[in-house]
Amino acid sequence: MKTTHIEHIGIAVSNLQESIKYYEDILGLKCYKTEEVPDQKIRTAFLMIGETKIELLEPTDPESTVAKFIEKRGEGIHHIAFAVDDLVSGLKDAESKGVKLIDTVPRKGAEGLQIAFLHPKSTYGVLTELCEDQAKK
Ligand code: CMX
Repeated sequence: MKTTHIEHIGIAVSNLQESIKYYEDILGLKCYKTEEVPDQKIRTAFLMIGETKIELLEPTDPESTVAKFIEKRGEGIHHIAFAVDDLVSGLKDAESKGVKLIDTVPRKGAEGLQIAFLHPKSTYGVLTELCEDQAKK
């Protein structure tokens, strides 16, 4: 698989507005967008640093996977997303090498990207997202 850069780091937070203040006031980043993702029952905020985004994730429902993550493990790094050239072939490659996929086919993620998750039980504990930006092609 060809990975080009870290597209974003997903961070689970209980309070989006409070956490944005930390990234803006202390780290000097700028939140350029917030977006509700009803499918995932989350509200997200995006901040850019270099080629990489910080994606803050606030659950909007106790049944959200992010709500369950915070309940079990507390706030913190939830996933790392790698940009890949070709998501479909990347997924096939990972699966053929024994990695358990959460998404066997790409789905639409935030910011119009095609995304798919690999299971943290086969990625050394890190929930891993692969994403492809078809608009850049
Ligand atoms: N990172 C690492 N490990 C995680 C994890 C995470 N983010 N979330 C769950 N786990 C671990 C749990 O700690 C648990 O481990 P143990 O069995 O050792 O206790 C195990 O995975 C199973 O966790 P669970 O709480 O029982 O949760 P589920 O099995 O129901 O779901 C997962 C886990 C990863 C399959 C699910 O969260 C998922 O499908 N995630 C992908 C989608 C997602 O995260 N969406 C939110 C972000 C969307 C976006 O960025 O657009």
